[in-house]
Amino acid sequence: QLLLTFCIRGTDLFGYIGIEAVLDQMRCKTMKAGFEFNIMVVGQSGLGKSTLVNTLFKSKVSRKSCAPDYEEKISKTVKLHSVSHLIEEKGVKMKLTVIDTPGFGDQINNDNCWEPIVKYVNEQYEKYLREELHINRKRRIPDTRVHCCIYFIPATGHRLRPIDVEFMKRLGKIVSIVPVIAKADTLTIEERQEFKERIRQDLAANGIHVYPQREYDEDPEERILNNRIRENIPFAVVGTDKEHQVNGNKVLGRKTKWGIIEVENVAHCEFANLRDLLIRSHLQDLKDVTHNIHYETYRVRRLNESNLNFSELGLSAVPLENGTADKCESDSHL
Ligand SMILES: Nc1nc2c(ncn2[C@@H]2O[C@H](COP(=O)(O)OP(=O)(O)OP(=O)(O)O)[C@@H](O)[C@H]2O)c(=O)[nH]1
Ligand SMILES: [Mg+2]
Repeated sequence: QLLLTFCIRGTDLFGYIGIEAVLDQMRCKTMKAGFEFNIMVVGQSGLGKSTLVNTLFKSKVSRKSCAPDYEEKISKTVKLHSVSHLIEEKGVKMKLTVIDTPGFGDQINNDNCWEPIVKYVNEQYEKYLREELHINRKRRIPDTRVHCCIYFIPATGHRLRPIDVEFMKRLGKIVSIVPVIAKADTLTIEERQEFKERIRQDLAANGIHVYPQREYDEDPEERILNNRIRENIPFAVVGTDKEHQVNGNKVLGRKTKWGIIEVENVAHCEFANLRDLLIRSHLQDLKDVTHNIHYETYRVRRLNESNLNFSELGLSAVPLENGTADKCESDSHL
């Protein structure tokens, strides 16, 4: 019996390799390295983009950590700028950066209003590519690439406007877009549902690819989870930078004559669903899609089009021609 016990124990021991320990190692490395996650807000002027950036930073995602300096009064955004925020939770560090952009629609001529956004997104890919091609490349390349672009649709209650279709068509080819209905507090429950449905139809009819894309679902389990998100997109959001007392608790909300709209209350609006998708459930997937799909597409195209001399890479750190990036933006994303 002793011998038998020994044999069984022995088999167990030899059969066990301990691969699962790699999970701990990965966890440890990730915790040390931390995350960089970049979100961009885009849409027509006055739809509440800057307000939503503040909402995100003031909401549960960051309440425990130090808050960045907020503008006292949110005014019209005049230039593209980013706000970063270090968040730490249970030892995991994340640098969350939100890129706020000036809205379009103010000019008489709004032709090509997507160009500054497309340019910015591509410039970040270009920066990353140049770092990668560097002979002495950094162990960790700073990642300024846009991992997710929140596109604001005005709550007209009708359909997608031609300008939104044109904008999203171009953007969807280079970055993950999550469309939202802005200022959703202006819609009734039925209007909201019907508008959402019409937007989904318009997105499909115009071949606009929004995140999460069906073709990138990795397994049936992920498909079920993502189907639920796809059925709910675009999220109807409400933003605010003010807190109010509700039943003795401080909540982020918009106070109106008829009551307080609680921004983080899923019974009131879908801001929390948006935040959970970005920060909680799909953060790593958004980073993977950015790197493996969008950046990869950019990289292949750039390396194909530029007459890169690889043997020179050791000598010249950045052998890409000046001005090529600008050319490729206008050519390939239209
Ligand atoms: N009703 C309603 N008003 C909102 C909401 N979010 C923002 N607002 C208001 O809309 C106005 C414009 O908000 P901003 O955040 O400056 O809009 P923006 O999209 O950044 O505008 P630009 O910087 O010009 O592109 C402000 O008066 C906000 O208080 C919302 O969810 N519902
Ligand atoms: Mg703004």
